[in-house]
Formats: sequence, C-alpha cells, structure tokens
Amino acid sequence: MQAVQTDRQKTIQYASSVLLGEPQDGSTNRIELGIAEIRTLVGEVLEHESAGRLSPTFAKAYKVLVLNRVEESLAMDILQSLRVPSTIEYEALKTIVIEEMVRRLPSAAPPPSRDASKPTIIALVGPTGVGKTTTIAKLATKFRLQQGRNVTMITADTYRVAAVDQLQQYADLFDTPLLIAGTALQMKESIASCRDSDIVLIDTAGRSAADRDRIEETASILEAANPTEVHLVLSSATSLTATKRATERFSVTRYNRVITTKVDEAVTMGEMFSTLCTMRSPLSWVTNGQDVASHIDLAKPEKIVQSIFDTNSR
Ligand SMILES: Nc1nc2c(ncn2[C@@H]2O[C@H](COP(=O)(O)OP(=O)(O)O)[C@@H](O)[C@H]2O)c(=O)[nH]1
Ligand SMILES: [Mg+2]
Repeated sequence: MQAVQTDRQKTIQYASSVLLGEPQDGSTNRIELGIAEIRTLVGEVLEHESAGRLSPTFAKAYKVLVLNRVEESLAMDILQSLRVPSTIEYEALKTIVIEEMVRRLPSAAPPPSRDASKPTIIALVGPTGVGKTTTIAKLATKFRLQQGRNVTMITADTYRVAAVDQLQQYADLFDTPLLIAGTALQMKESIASCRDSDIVLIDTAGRSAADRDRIEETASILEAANPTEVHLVLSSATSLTATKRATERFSVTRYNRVITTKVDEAVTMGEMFSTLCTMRSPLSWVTNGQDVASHIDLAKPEKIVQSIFDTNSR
C-alpha cells in the first residue's frame, strides 16, 4: 500500500511537472509528444478518482489544485468544506475556492511601525541558501534608502568569511554600520550599541534543518537580542517536505513571521500554500528575484492563492 502511494505521488508529481513546463530528463521531442496524452490521462484519473466524492465541477477544481501541487488531502478538505450547490458553474466555484484558500492562509503582518520608541529588531532565520542575507539587504534598501530610516545590520553568521563580506558590501553602499556577533554576549553588546537606530536587521547563519544543535545555537544568540520580530525564511523553490521540516525545526527560534522567497523560481505555489496553511505566524514579506532594490513586497495572501490558478494547467 505504501509503495502504491509513493508511485502514485511520483506519477502526479511527474505529470504536474510536465504540465507546468518544468525541464525534464530525456528527449524534449518525446516529452512534447507525450504531453497531450498525459494531460488527458492524469486529468481523467484524478477526476475519476474524486468522482465518487465530488461533483464534476468540484472534481475539475480538485484537479487544478492537485496538479498545482496543493496537498491532496488539503485540496479535498477545502472543496468538501464549501457550502455551495453542486450545480455551481466552474468560474463561480473558482471564486469561492480562492476565498476559502485565502481564509486558510495566515494573515499578512503590517510592516514595522514608524513611531516605535525603541528600535524595531528584526531577525531572519532559516535553512541554508533560502535567501536570508539577500533579504536582509533588500530590507536595508527599503528602510534605509527608500524610507530614510536609521538602520543597523548585525550578522551572527561568522562561520563563513564570504557571509560577512556579502553584507559588508551593502553596509558600505548604504552607509550603515555592520556589527558582527557570533556569541550571545557579543549580541547583547551589539544590541546595546543600537539605541539610536530605528531598525536593527539581524542575519543568522544558514542552518540545515537537520542540524538541531546549530539551530539551538542560533536560537540562543537571538535570545540575547530580544528581537521584536523573528522571520522564518522559506524558499518557494524547495520541496514541501523540506519546508515543512524547517517550520518545525526552527520553532526553537520562536519565529513569529514568515518570509517567502524565490517566488520567481517556483513552478507553482501549491506546495508553499500547503506549508503556509499549517502555520500560525503571519506572513511578512515575499521576494521574487535577485535584485536588491526591487524584488521584495509585503506578503499578500490573495496573490499567493491567485498565482496557483494562474499557472497553465487548466
Ligand atoms: N531567484 C531568486 N533568487 C534569490 C532570491 N533571494 C535570494 N536569491 C538567491 O539565492 C542565493 C542564496 O541567497 P543568500 O541570501 O546567500 O541565502 P542565505 O544562505 O539564506 O543567506 C543567492 O544566489 C541569491 O541571489 C529570490 O527571491 N529569487
Ligand atoms: Mg546568508
């Protein structure tokens, strides 16, 4: 039964990757020839499978969600929770499904207020390579260059020289101090010297979600900073399993916001949507590219859901 489930999952994943236009191994020509066939086949299988439980219009919506990698159980739960007649037209159903999906996502967090008397201390945590340092630079650009606020950057990532260099370049460019704090004591001292800042941005070392000790070390350094906001950074280009694991493993850092990066690289937002639905922390920022000056926006739950319906597998 387990093996059947795994095969089934693989088939759906393969089919959705072909439908969503992801690059595949093997001959492009052969794949192109197979696309129409797979599209019909998988569509029929999914519709047939859900037919016992869902009306044809609902089954169509289910197919769109699952092919866009919304978790199957979540897709089914969303559709079964709707109180609408089974005779509803597809477009009307789609509007209601989108509303329900937005309702299931955490809300959007407001940006840090301007009139706080103390500095707002914003720390970013998350797995390696998800875009923490780049996002710190984007936030610094926004707060310092675009809003003229007094910003200090602190990095707790002292493991790699390159990691400090990466931020130092931005610090020079923005004319903002960059402090280095690899221990809890250094962090306390650094924070004490930031009294005149409006915003303090703390970068942390990338931690593999499997490395509990290192995550705990990051957590204890952060505790010394007593941050106002701790943002868990999750990449939309990472698998559902990896992001879900990160949401659990990083809970020791007491994150209270979520940043979604690399939306531009995601083939579909269905997996990220499925992860976010399990979370309680509000969504703060979304990043969609490597350009530090422009590729960051306040998170908008409606936009995340809409993008699932905007991909080309209808
Ligand atoms: N396409 C894309 N790349 C990004 C985005 N954010 C960061 N990156 C890239 O991801 C890579 C790792 O970023 P980095 O900030 O060093 O990750 P960190 O290890 O979490 O600090 C770099 O090549 C970044 O340019 C994004 O929103 N979109
Ligand atoms: Mg980094």
